[in-house]
Amino acid sequence: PQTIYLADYTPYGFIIDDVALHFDLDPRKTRVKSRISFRPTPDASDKTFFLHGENLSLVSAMIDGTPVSPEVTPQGLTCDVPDAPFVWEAEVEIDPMGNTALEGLYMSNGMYCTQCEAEGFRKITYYPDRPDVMAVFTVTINGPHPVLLSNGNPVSSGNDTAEWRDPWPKPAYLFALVAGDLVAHPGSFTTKSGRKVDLNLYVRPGDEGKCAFGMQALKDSMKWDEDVYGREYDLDLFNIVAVDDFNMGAMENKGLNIFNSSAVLASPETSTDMNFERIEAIIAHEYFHNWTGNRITCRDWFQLCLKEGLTVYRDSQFTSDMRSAAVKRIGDVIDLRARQFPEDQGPLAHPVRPESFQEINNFYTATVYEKGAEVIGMLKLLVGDAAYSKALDLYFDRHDGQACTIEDWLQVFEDTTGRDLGQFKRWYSQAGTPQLSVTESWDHGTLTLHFKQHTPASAATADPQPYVLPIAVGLIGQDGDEVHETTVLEMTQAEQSFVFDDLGTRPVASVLRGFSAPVVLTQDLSDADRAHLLAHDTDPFNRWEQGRMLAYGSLLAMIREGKAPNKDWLAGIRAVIGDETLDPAYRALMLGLPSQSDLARALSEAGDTPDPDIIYAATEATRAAMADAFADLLPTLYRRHTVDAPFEPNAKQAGKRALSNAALSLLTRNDDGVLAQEQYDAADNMTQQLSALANLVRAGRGNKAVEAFEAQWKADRLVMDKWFGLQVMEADPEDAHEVVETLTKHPDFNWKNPNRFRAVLGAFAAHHAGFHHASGAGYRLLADWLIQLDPVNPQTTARMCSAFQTWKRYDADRQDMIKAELDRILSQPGLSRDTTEMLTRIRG
Ligand code: DPP
Ligand code: ZN
Repeated sequence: PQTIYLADYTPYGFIIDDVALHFDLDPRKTRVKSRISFRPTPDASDKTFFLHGENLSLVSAMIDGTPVSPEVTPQGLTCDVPDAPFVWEAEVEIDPMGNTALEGLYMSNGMYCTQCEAEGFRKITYYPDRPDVMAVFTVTINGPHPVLLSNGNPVSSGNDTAEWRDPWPKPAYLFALVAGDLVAHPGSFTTKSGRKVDLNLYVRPGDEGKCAFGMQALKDSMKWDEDVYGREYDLDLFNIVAVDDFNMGAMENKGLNIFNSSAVLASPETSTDMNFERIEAIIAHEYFHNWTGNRITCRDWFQLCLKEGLTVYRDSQFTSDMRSAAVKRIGDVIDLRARQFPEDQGPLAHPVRPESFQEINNFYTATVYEKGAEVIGMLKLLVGDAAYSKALDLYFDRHDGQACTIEDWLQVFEDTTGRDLGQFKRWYSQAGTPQLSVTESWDHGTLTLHFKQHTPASAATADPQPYVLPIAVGLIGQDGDEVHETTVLEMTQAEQSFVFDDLGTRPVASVLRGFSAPVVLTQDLSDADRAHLLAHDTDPFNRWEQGRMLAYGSLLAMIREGKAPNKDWLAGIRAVIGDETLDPAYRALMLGLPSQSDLARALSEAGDTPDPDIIYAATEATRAAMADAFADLLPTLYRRHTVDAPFEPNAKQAGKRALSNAALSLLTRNDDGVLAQEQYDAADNMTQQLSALANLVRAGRGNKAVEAFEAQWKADRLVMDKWFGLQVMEADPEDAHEVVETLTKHPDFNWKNPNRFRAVLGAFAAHHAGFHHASGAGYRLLADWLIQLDPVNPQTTARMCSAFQTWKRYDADRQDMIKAELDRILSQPGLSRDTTEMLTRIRG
């Protein structure tokens, strides 16, 4: 496959003034007519007229009304064109029903829908399918369906026909079309300047009852973007459509967002508190793209973080405002460590702005998205909130309607602050997680913090240079009071010291508050100092972090030396979870442990070879010790925080349920599942029902409930995804691969549906001890399924290959078995470009 380089970027040789598309829908033979006004870009260096096109049958092509015979290849076509404005017209035929890859125009449960990001539009018609080509679109759709939708505002509609016009110039990746037998859940929003916007959430008949929450989230997002970023919506209509077959979470097509139904449909009976929070965040994310992504888009796909890092950052601000900022931050850090750190520290490491790719779909990664958002958080911390706002205002003013680069983005910060961001830019160009270590010296009232940063070399970055690191630090006195409030140290050198004077007695340094930079921090703190911060730190993130560091210490000592759990850690956690002045959601987080794969990463970072069975056993023993140590407290925690009021998906109720269910999971270890069964029988919402079910299965008492749950929910796909996933997640490591095999034979295991595939195989890949079973059965099983899925859906297959990215952590036997599976997949004839690139990089 061909490698594409950022350095090779050249502007397109033509400007498009207008695009008219006409669709005659048919499941197997859809006809697409295009009429596109081109004119040569003045001074273009490359004047080749090239249009992308894949899997299209060209019926006819004309230039200025005269038939032409372009030269067609599997990637597109070239044609001789006049050196003056001209009109290109073409008709192509496509097969939506045969499109199982879910890119371009495809069918899902009888409805038509599209996914064009990144490069799906070329499967709809011939077009310069690159984000720097922006144009206004008019779309007419003919088809025997009650609902016919496209981007922008409706122009007209009649029997089985509709016309749409999107006045905002946009790249083709934001094109969307939907047709089908759908029902609308309507709403409306009046913008701050008084424009009334009609809102609709389109769903399949039967799903009407799952729309209210998503609609409210949309209105909240619209209001928030006005209040916080001054961004107003710019069309008369905003539509969201839910589809069951979708590769990603959702897509921000202009005025017509298309959502994986799992990312928008919600009801108390069928969705958990976590689902509600995720849906609210994704709706906000896609809505926020209207400005950060659509009005200002990316010049090329290397700039993906320009819209994704910023939009993730914006949606995290939104969630912090809607819910608890501390809980959101801790959740984001847990997620970053679970998904981005392994990527940044393994064979798939790439900069936030990659410099080359073979298949862009493989770069919709935690690095581009989540590390991209962290980089913006750091920038804001360095320049301050006021300067950040000013820079964003300038960004929107200066670049509205343009396709931009990271250079443009940084320039607005340089222009508004006068700062030189040359060194900061390394966050965009270098791969790898920086390792930051800090040691202290104390001398008569003066505390000096000595920092060292080091970023390991990777295939993507051979010789990483020091970063600009914002390090938020506070000091906690021996009596527990804060003696120095948060200050942001700006580290720019490989080694640097910072001094705090005029201190009476020696305080404990609370370093990297709020996780102010995405680094691995090594701090030379005693367990007693950590316990002191766990008890007294005023920074909620660091308070939690010290509990987590103590948990790591305890677990690693057990794994390496068979030691009993650390008593100081248990006592510290006990004090926090029993403190009724603290937010229950925060206390629930305190009852969490590092994941088994996080422990494997920590062991491997320290030069040890992780043994998944031992890690599993240590985690189980630690949870058992927690259940015993907190035995007297847990029943009270459980009862006090069980919500009796009618279910509401707000943060307050969700936090109480999170804490009572965290208590339940420990209680279940000592009561044979009696309480879990009671909760299961009484549950009137999915949060309570699913938590009870998980506990019953884990306790080995779940058979009846698993059957009852299936009988109750077999008609609901999204709930059945949970049913499939839960049985894998809660399986004993010894049986996990057999559980997966059994579930994949279930008549409802529709493996071509990405949600269902991920529910089973994705959950399995995340089951550390089950997937890494010493027999290699887990590796074989996943490889078999990747081989089966690849010809049908390369994108979902490639995404799941990352299950193997950590393979070099493990022992030689496991490595040999994984390597054999990687080679077996790679030797499949016709393997997709997506999967080939992923496995080649992983294999190294
Ligand atoms: N652009 C989408 C999103 O991240 C993903 N395709 O919202
Ligand atoms: Zn996005």
